[in-house]
Amino acid sequence: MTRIEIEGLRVIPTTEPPAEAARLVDDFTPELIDVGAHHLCPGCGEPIAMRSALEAVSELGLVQRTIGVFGIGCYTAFSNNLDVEVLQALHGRAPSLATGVKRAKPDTIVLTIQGDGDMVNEGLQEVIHAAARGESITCVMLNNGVFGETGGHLTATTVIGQRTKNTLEGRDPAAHGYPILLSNLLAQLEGAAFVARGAVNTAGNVARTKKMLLRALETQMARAGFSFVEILTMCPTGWFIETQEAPDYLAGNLAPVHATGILKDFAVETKAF
Ligand SMILES: Cc1ncc(C[n+]2csc(CCOP(=O)(O)OP(=O)(O)O)c2C)c(N)n1
Ligand code: SF4
Ligand SMILES: [Mg+2]
Repeated sequence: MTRIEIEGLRVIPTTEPPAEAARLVDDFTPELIDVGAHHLCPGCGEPIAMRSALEAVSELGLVQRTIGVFGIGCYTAFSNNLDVEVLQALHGRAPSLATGVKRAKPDTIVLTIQGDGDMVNEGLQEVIHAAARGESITCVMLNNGVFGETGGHLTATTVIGQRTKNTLEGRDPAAHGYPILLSNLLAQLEGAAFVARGAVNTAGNVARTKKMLLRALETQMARAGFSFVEILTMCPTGWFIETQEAPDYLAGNLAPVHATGILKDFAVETKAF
């Protein structure tokens, strides 16, 4: 297989099919993924985040109790690959649909997956009200700072200076305003019991994000209130950069503004669980 050298790093080119098939070292497909192949771009962070969420569901023994509610974005393609019941929400409405599912079937574990465009641009009031009501659901936001599926346009989370399809010179606060830091906003609400922001640009961050997802689901199991995990994900296509540059781009541009860490943990504050 042809490899290219980038400052000492050996990278498999993704611009053309490999001359020979890659060797399968082991099958690491999580229990809840039916079909491992997907159509998301090489280097996309969303499959990693999705995998982490599914692993958390499996590890807590919630496979038979979980219902997913998906927004609309690149990650929506996964709804056909999973061995989980998934309901498709209209843009931005997943927290409201999830509220209905949870109230109708209180013993289910309800997990929403939305992008930043879907959640913060198109349905911001939905998640704020669900958190304020203290709904016992877990909402996940995959934040890549762009409307990835429709071509990489600015969203409400795009950071200042970020180049997007409609901010070619970078986001300018005078013209485009300032980014909304959703986790920081939700953490202030009384009904929110757990709020954290992770990232999937390094192995360490993937591990920390998985712990956040576990904690969020435990919060729902304990019926302690609303739980929320924001995950910063790479979008090399929508950021108009090379695939291999995306993890560092995330660290250098998105993470300094949308800082990772646990913003609120009701269980720690009250010594519950
Ligand atoms: C009401 C409505 N407006 C716009 C669209 C087009 N649309 C589909 S996916 C999408 C982008 C979603 O972006 P985001 O939620 O950030 O997810 P990503 O693709 O980045 O993962 C848009 C605008 C739509 N389907 N419905
Ligand atoms: S456009 Fe971005 S978010 Fe969508 S699949 Fe490609 S890399 Fe992922
Ligand atoms: Mg997005």
